Amino acid sequence: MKRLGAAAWPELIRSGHARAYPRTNAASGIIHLGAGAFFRAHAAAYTDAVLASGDLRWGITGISLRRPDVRDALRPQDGLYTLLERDNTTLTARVIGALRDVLAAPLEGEAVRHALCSPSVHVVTLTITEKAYGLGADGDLDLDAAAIAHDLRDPQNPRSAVGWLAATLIARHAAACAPYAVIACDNLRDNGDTLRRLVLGYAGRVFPAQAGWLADHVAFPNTVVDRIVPRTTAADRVDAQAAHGFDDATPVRCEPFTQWVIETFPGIRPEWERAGVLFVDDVRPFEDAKLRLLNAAHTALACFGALLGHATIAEAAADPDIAPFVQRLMADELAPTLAPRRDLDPQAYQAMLWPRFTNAALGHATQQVATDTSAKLAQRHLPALRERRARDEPCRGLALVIAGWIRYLAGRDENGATYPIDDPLAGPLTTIAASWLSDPSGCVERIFALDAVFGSLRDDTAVKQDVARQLNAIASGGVRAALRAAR
Ligand code: CS2
Repeated sequence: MKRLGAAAWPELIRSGHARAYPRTNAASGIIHLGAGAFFRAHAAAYTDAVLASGDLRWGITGISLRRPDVRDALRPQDGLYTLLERDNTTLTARVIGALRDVLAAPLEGEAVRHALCSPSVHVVTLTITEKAYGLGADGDLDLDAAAIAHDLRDPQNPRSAVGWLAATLIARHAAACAPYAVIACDNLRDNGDTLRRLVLGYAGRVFPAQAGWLADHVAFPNTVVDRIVPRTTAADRVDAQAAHGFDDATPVRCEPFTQWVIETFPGIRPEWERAGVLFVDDVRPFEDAKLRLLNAAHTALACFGALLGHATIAEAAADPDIAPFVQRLMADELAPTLAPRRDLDPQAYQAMLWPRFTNAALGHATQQVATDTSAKLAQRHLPALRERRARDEPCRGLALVIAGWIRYLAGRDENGATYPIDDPLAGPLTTIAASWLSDPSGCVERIFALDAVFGSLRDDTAVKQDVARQLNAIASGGVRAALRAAR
């Protein structure tokens, strides 16, 4: 079986498994930080369509900030990989040609610097996950985050995304080369504004003379990204091979649905609108719907699903106790916090979500979605919780989600099966969560005292009481009983 690679490209075009364009002629116009599966199913797929429309300025160089595994899988394939879109009835396979190369920053720092400083690069996109921004609970740079602390000491050899952006934007300025636009594509509120604040906060400390220039000249548009992309499995490799006949060591699996909304920004950029990207003046309504409905529901399905022994989101979304609870949570506590808007109806949005959640062909693991929840709550649940509290509106469902997450952190499901907790705060969180059964109220008190998670809510007695009540309900009657009582 021949390995996927540049030599296969003409044949893939002929067989209809790749878009027809001369990919080796593409310039590297985009750098992407965080070359994981989500980016390969999302921004790279949109960019592939732009390249195929004839604009060859927009080849992508991917950069992995931490590990070399994506590079090591993709380099032997000349950056090619198969995108498998699946739902309960269809499977389509397309090889994406937009990715020219992947660099591993810890091993190839000079090549990364060179790429980020190249004048042909006009856009830097990022999917580095919520926890890698170095965002503190107060919304500013967390000076103690390991990579940020390192970069503050050694700003010329950065490890963090913020450090790389600041160092190379300033190097471009010194070389009289126009800056690139920075496009954050992670599920953070105001992701562009947030990244801008972090980069400026960092630059103000290490490059104070140039921070003002940076503030005035670099665009950080806000964006909303949406596509469900589970982890690749061995079955995907088999399916890719069956579709086009080549061995692909690293295919990506995703749902058919995809959305990318980007705030309009000045400067040279790919015409992604040709591929269906929406450019708007204000992404906020899209962002609120995405984070507060899709992502908040996802986290609830993940934690309760894992606790009730469901391996996948589709199974959790079909559970007779989880499904009605999550649907009520969306309808009663989350959707009412969205600003009314003519072109975005919360009910219609919510109705579209359920078929996506129940797409069993995706095999989206509850444990995958439950990772890093300590960094996700502040983006997904806490804004609605704060707003409802300020208006004195009930928050029982949101409180049960937090209680469910605390129970999840105990690392043992309701059937007694154990699982690891994958979270940047796993150490302190699992220590505290160990007392969920013996001392639920004390456990809630101690979790809220971690202000890295709850920020200003740490002293909100009413919220803590609500969460403690729900954790007590779980401790006395189990997860199912608590879900039934809350719906
Ligand atoms: C998920 C998201 O893993 C998670 O936390 O909620 O990655 C989700 O699949 C995407 O945001 C969908 O666009």
